[in-house]
Amino acid sequence: MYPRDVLYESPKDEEGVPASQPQPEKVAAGLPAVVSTARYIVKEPGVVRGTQGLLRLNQDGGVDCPSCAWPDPEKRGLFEFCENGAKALADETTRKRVTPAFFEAHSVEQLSRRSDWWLNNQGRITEPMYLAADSLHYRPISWEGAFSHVARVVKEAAGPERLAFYTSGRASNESAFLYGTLVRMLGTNNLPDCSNLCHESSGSALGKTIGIGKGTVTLEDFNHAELILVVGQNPGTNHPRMLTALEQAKKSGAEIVSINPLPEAGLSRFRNPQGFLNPLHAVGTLVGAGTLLGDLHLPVIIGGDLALFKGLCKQLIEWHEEGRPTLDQAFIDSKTEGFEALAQDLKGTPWEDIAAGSGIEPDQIRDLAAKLAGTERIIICWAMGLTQHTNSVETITQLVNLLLLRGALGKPGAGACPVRGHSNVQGDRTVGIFHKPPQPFLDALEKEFGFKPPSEHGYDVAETIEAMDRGEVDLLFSLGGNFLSATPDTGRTAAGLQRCKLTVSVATKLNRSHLVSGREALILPCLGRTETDQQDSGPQFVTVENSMGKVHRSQGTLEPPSPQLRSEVSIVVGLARVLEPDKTRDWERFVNNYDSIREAIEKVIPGFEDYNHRVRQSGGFYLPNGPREGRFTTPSGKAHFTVAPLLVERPQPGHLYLMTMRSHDQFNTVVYGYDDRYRGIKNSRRIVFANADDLRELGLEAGRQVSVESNYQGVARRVDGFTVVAYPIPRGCCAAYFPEANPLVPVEHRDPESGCPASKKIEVRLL
Ligand SMILES: Nc1nc2c(c(=O)[nH]1)N[C@H]1C(S)=C(S)[C@@H](COP(=O)(O)OP(=O)(O)OC[C@H]3O[C@@H](n4cnc5c(=O)[nH]c(N)nc54)[C@H](O)[C@@H]3O)O[C@H]1N2
Ligand SMILES: Nc1nc2c(c(=O)[nH]1)N[C@H]1C(S)=C(S)[C@@H](COP(=O)(O)OP(=O)(O)OC[C@H]3O[C@@H](n4cnc5c(=O)[nH]c(N)nc54)[C@H](O)[C@@H]3O)O[C@H]1N2
Ligand SMILES: [Mo]
Repeated sequence: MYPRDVLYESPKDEEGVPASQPQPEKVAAGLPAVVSTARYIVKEPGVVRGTQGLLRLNQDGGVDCPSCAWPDPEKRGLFEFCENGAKALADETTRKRVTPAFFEAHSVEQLSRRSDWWLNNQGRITEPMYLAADSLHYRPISWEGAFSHVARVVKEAAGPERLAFYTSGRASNESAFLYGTLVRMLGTNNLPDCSNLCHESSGSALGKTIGIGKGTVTLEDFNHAELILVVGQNPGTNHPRMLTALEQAKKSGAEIVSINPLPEAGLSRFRNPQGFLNPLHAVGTLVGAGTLLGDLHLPVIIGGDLALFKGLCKQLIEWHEEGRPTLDQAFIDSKTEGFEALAQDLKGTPWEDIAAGSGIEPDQIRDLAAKLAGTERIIICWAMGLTQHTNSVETITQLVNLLLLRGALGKPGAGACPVRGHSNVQGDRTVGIFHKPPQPFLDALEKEFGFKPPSEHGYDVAETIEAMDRGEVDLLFSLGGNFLSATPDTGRTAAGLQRCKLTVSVATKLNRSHLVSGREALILPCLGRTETDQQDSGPQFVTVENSMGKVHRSQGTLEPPSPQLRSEVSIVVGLARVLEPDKTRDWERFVNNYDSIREAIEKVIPGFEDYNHRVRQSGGFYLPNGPREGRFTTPSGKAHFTVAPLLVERPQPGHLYLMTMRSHDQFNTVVYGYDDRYRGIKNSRRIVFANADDLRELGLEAGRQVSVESNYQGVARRVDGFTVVAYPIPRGCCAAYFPEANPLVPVEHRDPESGCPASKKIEVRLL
């Protein structure tokens, strides 16, 4: 029976009538967003359950939206959610169910032949399920039975380094803290997490330059900014509520610049759908011309940002040397180090290299430099377009250089704003989900829990895949997420997963990682955020940290889809009971009342003083952030300028650089549908966006079916059945959706410092 004949890729588009010539939208949101929201709500949870859910979404004391980590405003509206937040809510609160009868009717081999969309669309998993080594069907199992399988594999493992524990960024502070603690009690720091695929590069770059691996701005800063750069980010789709903040900033006089190979819809015009509650604005906000958000769009080539940032810094320094006040000299003198080396490096960097490396003409770079020179109220926002390259950490250090030259840190309306993805990915790291934990954290953990945590670094995601591939991992346990489809090198990851003895997935919905599994597999179904979490002391809330470092509550009130579901905290405690070597420790108190987990967090992690009290106050509380307060928390107390090499790279003849990105109809690996409304794509996800001139040169007409092939160090990787469309993207560049394109991304192709896979720049051929 084993290994099973399962497909590791989504086999096809469910409906598949590909569009050949996309008609991108010029205005984001508006009426289509309202219609789309209503459609999902009616189809999945229904009007009653859906409306109950929506009215609590992002409200104070309500449910933290599971779709992204963008913060909530102080003053909340009646509708404090966006179209994609509503889709995420509809997806979780659906009335559909995946029961034991479903698994009886479908083998894992059959299920793997269905698309990712279909798998997710079957509904919420209702009971713990077990896939035995000699079986093709998952069968129901009791919770105690499930935990004892995990205990057996842990006990039989030759050492704790053969165990790996993944976390997806939806886990709450409470569950993540207990989980990380338990894993360390087992003797390992093998805690790969989705951050390794996401903002790890931002954390690495900010940590070493300014002393904290997080952003420095608050939402309020957007009201005081005069210039906002949005780099490598598509907020119209992935952080739609950010458009409201940009709209307000714009109304207060800020200029907004988009740096992106694509002209993304949200960064041009925006109709705020929330305005439709106001009778004076209703019609205009739904169908009017919308607010013009973007003042300037610089279509950098893929990976061209480092060159662009260098060009901007070079220009500011050149002007300064000509006697113009383009640098904040007082700030540079008192708060930073390394300026001389940077100035030297930039002097030696020719403008031709900057233009060739960025794809942007020096004149345009100068225009933006002039805007930067005119104000120190500068916010730079960024996301995956910057973090998923082989030189992402270096790129982000150059962005920091720019802020430092202008003294644009630790002041109102200024700072660094890495826009986080998963709603609690930042909080999970804060409470200890880290394969390289700092020693003071481990010491505090030892003091609180009375055990010696391992200090040897564990595996991140890419290292976990490599270890699985070598047959050195017995157990992969996942607290949420979709390890197979979210990670690079899908074929290799699939092979690695199948080498594990046991893979365990704490999940709400079915996904491909449940089908391409270890020899044995478990699905442990958990409560979603929107649902009541009833424990002995009463209903519980959990806490999360948003993208700007504010910790707040989230509490669901909907009835869970099945009485068998357990909260993530309860699952971790259930595991601890069977796994933990020291049986005397009282884990029950943690599950009975989550206040007791927060008490432990407060003792171990600085900044959580009086946690239980402060988090009950309206809006929650900010964690300490030195740079925000003007104090750089590096060992020297100064911020660092960084010199980084500029590589002028071009794809080989006949090749293109491919970036992988999200459509408007997905949340990471969860496919809601086959349209990408803003980019004008209908009915398909197997699309390659390319420049019309490149297509002509390659002899490919739009609409043609192609295979896409990457070739890394002699190993070819290929995906088939993609349709090419002509699109406004710089020459030499192309784009496809993730996870469909993930088989092309070699796991070794990653940033050496952050370990983040370079899934935004893969050299490919269209065949
Ligand atoms: N609805 C919805 N919301 C989400 C998610 C979702 O899947 N769906 N995912 C969540 C998560 S986990 C995350 S991390 C965020 C992701 O949010 P984003 O980072 O906005 O997501 P991507 O689709 O990866 O978009 C990357 C953007 O970078 C651009 N880009 C690609 N390469 C380069 C480059 O080399 N330079 C520059 N300057 N730009 C480049 C692309 O054109 C695209 O606009 O969204 C979060 N929110
Ligand atoms: N090529 C390429 N690859 C990428 C990216 C890219 O841009 N390009 N982006 C990367 C990024 S930024 C990220 S963050 C990762 C995302 O990687 P992951 O976080 O691993 O993936 P998700 O798709 O968010 O996980 C979806 C699954 O989570 C489960 N789930 C949903 N809600 C809950 C819950 O409340 N609790 C629990 N326990 N489970 C739940 C459901 O079963 C669902 O199927 O992907 C990365 N992969
Ligand atoms: Mo992410």
